[in-house]
Amino acid sequence: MGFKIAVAGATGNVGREMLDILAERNFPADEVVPLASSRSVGRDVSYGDRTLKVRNLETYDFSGTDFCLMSAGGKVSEKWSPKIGAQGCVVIDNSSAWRYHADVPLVVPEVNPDAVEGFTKRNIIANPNCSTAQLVVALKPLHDAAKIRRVVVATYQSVSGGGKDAMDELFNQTRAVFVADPIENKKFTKRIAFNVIPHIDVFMDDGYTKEEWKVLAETKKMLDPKIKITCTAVRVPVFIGHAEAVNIEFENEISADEARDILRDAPGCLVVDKREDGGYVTPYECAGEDATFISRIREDATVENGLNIWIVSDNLRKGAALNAIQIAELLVARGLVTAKNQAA
Ligand code: 2RA
Repeated sequence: MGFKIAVAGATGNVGREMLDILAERNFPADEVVPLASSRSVGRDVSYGDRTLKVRNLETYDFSGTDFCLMSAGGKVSEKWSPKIGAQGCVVIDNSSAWRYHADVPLVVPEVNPDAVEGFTKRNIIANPNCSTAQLVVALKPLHDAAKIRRVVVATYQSVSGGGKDAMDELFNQTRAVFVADPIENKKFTKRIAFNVIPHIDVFMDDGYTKEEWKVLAETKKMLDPKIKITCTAVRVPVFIGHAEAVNIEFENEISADEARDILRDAPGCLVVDKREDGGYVTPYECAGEDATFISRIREDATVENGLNIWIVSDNLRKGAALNAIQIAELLVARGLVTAKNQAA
């Protein structure tokens, strides 16, 4: 007997990706239940070659459900995740609502798989922010090899990270430029078509944005609190795929060749680094892929043990839906969650 798994926020960008990936990876589910707010109830969503009807998150009884993959936003998660967890259903939450709680594990399976063991306190496990997930997949093997001292990240984040409205805004503004219609800003504070915006999420008192703060806090929580890290997060007019230019300073010596070999063997990483025209990966090529792609690996001669790398990944997959499903797979593989209908 397999698992019963709910997907909350099933009509959103990430929720739909979760349903696709559950089917693609043959997650051992007997039943998959798409959930959303009352206004989406009755809508159809795809799960493999089947069509499922969306049900109401607010009236659903979670007591017979093993997992809830939650991608319904922070406010919904704050309210519902504890209630769902209390019904014995393990929540894997894609919002930022629980990531920074000391008693909620924040997990990327390639980086800190053992952290899942702590989930029983609340029955909630947090999925990191998309820009952090791909970053730590690449940093972890390098940290193990030469101990990272400091990281400077500039992100180039696609509009799908901002949801469907953000994707529509890029599409509509791009079209408007070509047909000479007025440009309308709804989701972004400045025009996104043919532009870049150094602002994602809200501003904080120190002048950083919340997106930048998330990269710092989450990298420290999952990888090493001693790592010094700073970030500039930028929205770019790309539909899917986040890129990051990353400068890393190490305690110990590490050459570009050594880093390339280490990353080639590292879980979740795929090195494409040919040092020739086109010998690197761009966001457009990573859409629909599971890997974290690493290119442009080179030494930074301005510091003692420094490297520069370029990281690209599909933000809806490794940055969100795929990572959540990998966490569920890890819980199953370790026997930490067993199917309720099997135990009965
Ligand atoms: C973004 N990081 O790209 C967010 C999504 N989680 O806006």
